[in-house]
Amino acid sequence: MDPSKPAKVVKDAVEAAAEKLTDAPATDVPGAPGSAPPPVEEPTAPHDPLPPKREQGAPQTRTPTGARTGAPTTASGQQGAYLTTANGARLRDTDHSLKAGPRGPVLLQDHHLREKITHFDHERIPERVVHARGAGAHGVFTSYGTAEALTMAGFLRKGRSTDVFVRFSTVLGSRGSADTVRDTRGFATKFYTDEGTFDLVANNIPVFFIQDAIKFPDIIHAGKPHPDREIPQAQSAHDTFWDFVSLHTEAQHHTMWNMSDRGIPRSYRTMEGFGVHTFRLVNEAAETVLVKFHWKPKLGVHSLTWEEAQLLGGVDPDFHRRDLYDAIESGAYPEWELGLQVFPDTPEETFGGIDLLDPTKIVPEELAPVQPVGLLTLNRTPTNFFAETEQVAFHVGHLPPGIDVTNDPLLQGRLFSYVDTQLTRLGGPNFPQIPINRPHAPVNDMLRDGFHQQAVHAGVAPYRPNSLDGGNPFPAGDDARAFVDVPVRVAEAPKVRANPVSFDDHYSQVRLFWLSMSPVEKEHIIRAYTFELGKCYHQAIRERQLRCLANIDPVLCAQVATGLGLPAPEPTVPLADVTPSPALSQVGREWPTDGRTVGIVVDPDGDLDDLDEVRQAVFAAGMVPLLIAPHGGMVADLPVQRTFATARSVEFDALLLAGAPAPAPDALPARDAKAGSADRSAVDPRVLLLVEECWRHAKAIGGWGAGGGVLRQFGATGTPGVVTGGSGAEVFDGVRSLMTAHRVWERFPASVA
Ligand code: HDE
Repeated sequence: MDPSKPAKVVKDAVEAAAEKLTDAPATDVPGAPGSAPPPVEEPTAPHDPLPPKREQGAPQTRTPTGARTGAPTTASGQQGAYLTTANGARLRDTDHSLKAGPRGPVLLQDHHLREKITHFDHERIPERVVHARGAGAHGVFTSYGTAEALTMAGFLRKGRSTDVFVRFSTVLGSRGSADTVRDTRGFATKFYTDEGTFDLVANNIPVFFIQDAIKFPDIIHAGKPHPDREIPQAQSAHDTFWDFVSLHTEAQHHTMWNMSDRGIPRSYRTMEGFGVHTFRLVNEAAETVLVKFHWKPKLGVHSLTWEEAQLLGGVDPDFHRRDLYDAIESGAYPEWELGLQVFPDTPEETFGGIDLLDPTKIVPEELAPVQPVGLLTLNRTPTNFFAETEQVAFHVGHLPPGIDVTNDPLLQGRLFSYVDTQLTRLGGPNFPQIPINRPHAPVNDMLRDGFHQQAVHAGVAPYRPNSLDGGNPFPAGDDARAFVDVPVRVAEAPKVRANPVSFDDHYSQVRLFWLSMSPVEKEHIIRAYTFELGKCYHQAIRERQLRCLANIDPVLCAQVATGLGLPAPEPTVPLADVTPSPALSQVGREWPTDGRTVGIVVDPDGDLDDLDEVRQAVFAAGMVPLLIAPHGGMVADLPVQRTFATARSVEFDALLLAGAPAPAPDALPARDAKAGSADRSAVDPRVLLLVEECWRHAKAIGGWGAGGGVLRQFGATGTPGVVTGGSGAEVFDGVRSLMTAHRVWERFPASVA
């Protein structure tokens, strides 16, 4: 056998694996690792690497200078059937060091041992200073062409499709922290446009804590764990955070968004994204407008309840990642519309009296509607987390011709930070050449050498002017679509460390946000402030934050003060007279339910007639059914995904009871504490716990046959959002329509208007 060519056995094995993929039942729930089910016995016949999973994508194979290579994306990973050294020499054994006899010492000459261990020793790189915890996906952005008149950016021409990579993140936590903590979320998008990469490095909150980048280390030092004990991880419920935001009151607006349901999103798929700063667009005629970027999720904006978020931190710390990957794998591709709020580019740089350079202010959508300009679809998961999600490097300065920055002092500081931080994180200046960062436009940059240089630059004259390389590279004129630094007039002014006076208003828009919330959202905000301040040790900090709340709203302040057992202070500034912005509320509309998860409790000894039909109906509705049974394996020829021991209500958006299973053999508090949470009864107590939690998290619940009986026993029948009926299909129909409102909001009585 010629070892350099794939033998027939290799080919057959790969084909068989691929075939298994194609044969995989379409109804399989997402998440299984590997592209083919593994055999029980260890495979020993050599064959090429298995193909990646169907939904997995990878960066296009481009040269470090942006040219297409034509190689398949899988060529960026491992190749061939045999184990090799990093230099490609085949190896016979990787399980034993080279020793002087079986009991002898290990020999220094063992190159393979040293290479393997040395590389392993250096596998970790510094995590991001902020936004360390993240998850990414590939996709495509298709332009509607509606921004053509505003910008010369080619990727916004009608019908243009541009490859993108998106990374979502939390801000405060370490790489291994939980997904569902109360925090701001990052939403960074890399558009690989043919005029250079455009990075829209956005958040799910439209305002920021600070107005000047020089304060960024301060807010982050305050939000990160305390430097002495390094606790608490990934959250703001601690003294240093509240100490800072109560003193540095421009942070109050962003903090209120964090305390609202926006701080605990249900999913990355149900988050808005905001570029925060105002940018400047310029068209071919050199006309300019000021804009704010918005991402609008097709599924609507939805959040977890605080209890769900806390439970998930333990039950499934990867909840948001898993949700993103599973949705893509199951074909429920997450989608967002990119939208623009457009403002005239006037010398004052204000709109409706709002300073567009102040990143602690929004412009309500009722004043400047968000105009859709294109659609983002995430349709491929990464093949390798480190290579793609970890090594991707965004930069607010990566702009194509047609998009320019403004003088927002926060944005100006970011323009410095995003290159600087990669020098440490990615080990040198050549990080743009890492595959996920490679542009899809020709690169001719005169940057040379440095650690990990991947390009093999030809020529002798990486300088300008030159004659030795024939003058190349040449400056691009307007005819060659060069980047446009808009020649904005800068007013003559003294050099100062100061803010414009308009930046001094720290409360009016916080009040606007509060007054725009529905009663149930206000309740959540009150609870969040009370919880977080209740976790602080020092009363002075609580009192100081209450003073800030007094300047926002007396009801909010009084309610939080009551919870803290403190008097509510009087305001120190007049309450702002503001018009609420209904667009800020998440409640009151209906949305698609694609990619949601429905738990179905099954009784293997009960009536299973409807089960397959209901499961198929859930799939047909674009959702993922998870069967929950007393034991693993199969029930009625259908695969069980959760047992009563492994299931927790927080994984599901809705619960269906297809039966009333009797207590399983492991329904013993000594084995599963959840089994001690309800009276022993005819039904497994963990099923009752599922019902109870779903009920108090305002989720739709349905039951038929004996399952309907469980709901009656629980006392849920007849309460809002509980559906019982004769058949599974009928009940699921009812539950599905309830899910369009995300939650059964009527179940939460509110004490505030
Ligand atoms: Fe960032 N930010 N940031 N930030 N930021 C980083 O860059 C920084 C700000 C945002 O998924 C870092 O590559 C400064 C606003 C996202 O890789 C760092 C200031 C917004 C991500 C950095 C801000 C963001 C980052 C850390 C104050 C919303 C994750 C690692 C002026 C519009 C990107 C890195 C990813 C990451 C600096 C403020 C969003 C240190 C100095 C405002 C989504 O460079």
